[in-house]
Order: sequence, then structure tokens, then C-alpha cells
Amino acid sequence: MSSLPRSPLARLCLPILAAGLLATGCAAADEKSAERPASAETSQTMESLRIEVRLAGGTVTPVGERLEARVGQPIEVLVDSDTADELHVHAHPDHTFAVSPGDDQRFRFTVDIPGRVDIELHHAERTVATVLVRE
Ligand SMILES: [Cu+2]
Repeated sequence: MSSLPRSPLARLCLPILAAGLLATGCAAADEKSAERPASAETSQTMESLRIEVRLAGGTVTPVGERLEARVGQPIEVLVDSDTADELHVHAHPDHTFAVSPGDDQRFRFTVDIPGRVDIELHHAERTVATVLVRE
């Protein structure tokens, strides 16, 4: 008996290499979906961040407030207003809330993706606050 013939072995290598590349591609794609934090769990235990907003006589308060929150932390915007407006939260996905004339309007949301989230009043054209949302 002589040593193993070389050509059959060489032919085996290519399919294995190709299969290896495919597996690597799949694993990379899976990683992203696994990263999503379990925000439903954490929002139960975290105190909510409150932002009190007032629209009166065409003036908005606050404007350009800087705040910080955590991923999954409930954020509450409490609005007293003498006019209708649209509250827009620039998160992903975003949230739009209809403001109507009246006091003690409460809008609640959570942010699942870390980053800077602008909270705007579209009709007044003001950014009420920017929330830095951390992991
Ligand atoms: Cu907006």
C-alpha cells in the first residue's frame, strides 16, 4: 500500500471552506438581534424620568433641556398647554403625541436604543429637551 492519494483530499477542502464561510456569515447576522435589551423587565423597577412642559401664550418651557435616561426607563412628559400642538419624540421607533389645550396631560414612553433623543413641539418649533439614553 502506498501513501494516501492527494487529489481526493484536495477536492474535499473546498466544500468545507465554503461551508465555514457561510456559517460565519450567519453568526454575524444573528448577533444583532441578540443584542436587544429586555426593556420590559427593567421598566418595572426603574423610576421614571419626568419632564414638565408648559405652553402658554406662544412660549414653551423648558427649551433645550439636557437630561439623561437609561434604556427601558419610562420617560413621562407632563404638559400644561393653552393650545394644540404635536409632541414628537425622535427615538427609533419615534412617538407622536397630540397635545390639546388643557392641564396635566401625560405622555409616557420608553426608549430601547441608546442615543440622543430629541423631544420636540412641532407647531411651536421648539426642542423641549434632549435626552441622552444610555445602555
Ligand atoms: Cu420631530
